[in-house]
Amino acid sequence: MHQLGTLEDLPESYRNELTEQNLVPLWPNMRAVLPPKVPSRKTRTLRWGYEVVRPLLLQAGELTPMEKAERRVLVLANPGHGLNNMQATPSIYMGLQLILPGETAPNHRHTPNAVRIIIEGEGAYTTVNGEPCRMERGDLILTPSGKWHEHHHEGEGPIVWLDILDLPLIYQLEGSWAVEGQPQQTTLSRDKSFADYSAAGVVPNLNFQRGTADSPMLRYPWGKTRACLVEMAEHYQDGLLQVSYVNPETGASLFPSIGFGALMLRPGETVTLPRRTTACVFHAVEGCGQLSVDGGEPLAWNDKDTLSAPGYSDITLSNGSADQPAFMITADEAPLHRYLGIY
Ligand code: 1HN
Repeated sequence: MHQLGTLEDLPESYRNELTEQNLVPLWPNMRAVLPPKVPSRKTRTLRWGYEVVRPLLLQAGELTPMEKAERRVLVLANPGHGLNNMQATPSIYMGLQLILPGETAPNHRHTPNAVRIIIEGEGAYTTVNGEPCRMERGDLILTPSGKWHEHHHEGEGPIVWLDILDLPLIYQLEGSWAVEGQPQQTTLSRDKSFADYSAAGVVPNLNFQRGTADSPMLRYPWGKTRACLVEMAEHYQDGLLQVSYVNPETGASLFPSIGFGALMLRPGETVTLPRRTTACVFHAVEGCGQLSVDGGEPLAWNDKDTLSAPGYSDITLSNGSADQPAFMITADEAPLHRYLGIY
């Protein structure tokens, strides 16, 4: 591509006149927004180590009472996007949230979609539109756009989870807002929606009609996902061991914006993920290993760590253990890329 004219090529008086009229010449900026063949990416390859974040989060528990936080979260901000923009990737927000025993995060609902992945602690639950969902290590809990949600912790010790939202996207669309609500009456029994859909391919009631709404299942227990991957490993001696979290009625991604998956690395295994357009984040549920992007310096990760990687890159993951499998949950922008026809 040949070099286009720059801003400096233009007389200063002309540039000033354009600025005054809220006008911008395209040609000096065109290559930046349409680079040759590969997009520019702000998403940096990064690891947020749990051993570093955890003490800082517990400190937030001492410094900031719940009433002053509403959601006591340290945001995992990718510096490539600017720390204050609270983006892990272009569309994905991530944060680690802490609730101490006896505390409640008050009821609200908002336009962004959210998922939590439980990292540490027992005895907490999130009530989503009247349904209390247990929060156990590795579980995925959905609070789709518009659904009421509040968090309770009745156990001992801190509970910590990873929040993943499409907040940057919804915010950019000038569509992000919330309303506060009265505490929810728990109208449904614990994990009802999980019970309804707990067997793959089996759905509640005889009048089942495939839905078009959000996933009706709100809690995806880690034990089920893990068992599936372990069982798959018995049937596949090689090849990527990976599953998608989907709406059990339709097979659609959990959200129109963010797709979720889980993968298993066999003991000692190194895999290069299929090259894709979308940026991706990784949360290590179990095990340890390394992540490297485009053959760059490998990042070592341990269980409970969270990582980010840009799209249009070769991502290599290796299991650091020779005798134990490792498991990661992933989130990416693939549903959005597919919808836009850029996947
Ligand atoms: C939110 O509602 C939660 O409900 C957590 O736990 C993090 C970040 C931005 C906007 C809303 C929650 C959030 C959030």
